[in-house]
Amino acid sequence: MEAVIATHNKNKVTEMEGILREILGVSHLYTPGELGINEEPEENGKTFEENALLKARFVWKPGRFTIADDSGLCVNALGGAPGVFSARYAGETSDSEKNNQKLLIELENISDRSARFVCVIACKLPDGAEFTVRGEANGVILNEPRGKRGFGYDPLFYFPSEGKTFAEMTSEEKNAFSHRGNALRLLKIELSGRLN
Ligand code: ITT
Repeated sequence: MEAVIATHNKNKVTEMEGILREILGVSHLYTPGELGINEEPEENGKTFEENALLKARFVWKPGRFTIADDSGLCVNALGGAPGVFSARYAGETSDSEKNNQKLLIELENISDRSARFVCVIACKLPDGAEFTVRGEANGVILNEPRGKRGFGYDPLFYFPSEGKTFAEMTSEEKNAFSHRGNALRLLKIELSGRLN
């Protein structure tokens, strides 16, 4: 079976590929680039579910097992922002550093720092059937970054029960607690019912 992970974000691929290879029983997971797909769909959905599905549909073809991740950070005091706009919070040409800076500015003098990471994984099976799973992780936005690992908002996302930001965790630790790890565990349960 040809299995594709429909993302252009290398950090996501790194976090997902080991677990996905194990769940799917495949030796290689293709990225869109390896299949000659270099365009990306416009992410114009209003929800993580809509965006994850449109990314999966963009690279799917019959016989191809396709998986896509749409994820982001939802901050309670900001009404759930940046949400589905997490990748481009500081503008279309933004990067993680600019996004994190903007987040700190928006939260200046705000005492409610509670937030959650959300990861929705969409799956489009070789026969065209589709479904999504959602994983979340609750935490607190710090006043300054801590840690060098991970990506995106990880240095600002403090996970209270471990006393660390996601950027201070090893990849194994982050997978054990993260929104993406939680979504992958749900995916495993859902797929074991559908693929057997
Ligand atoms: P693809 O659409 O190609 O998958 P992307 O990076 O554009 O890649 P999203 O549209 O899903 O992906 O945006 C997700 C953004 O949310 C990401 O760029 C980060 O800023 C943030 N994010 C998601 N998961 C994260 C994580 O585990 N740690 C830190 N930040 C994360």
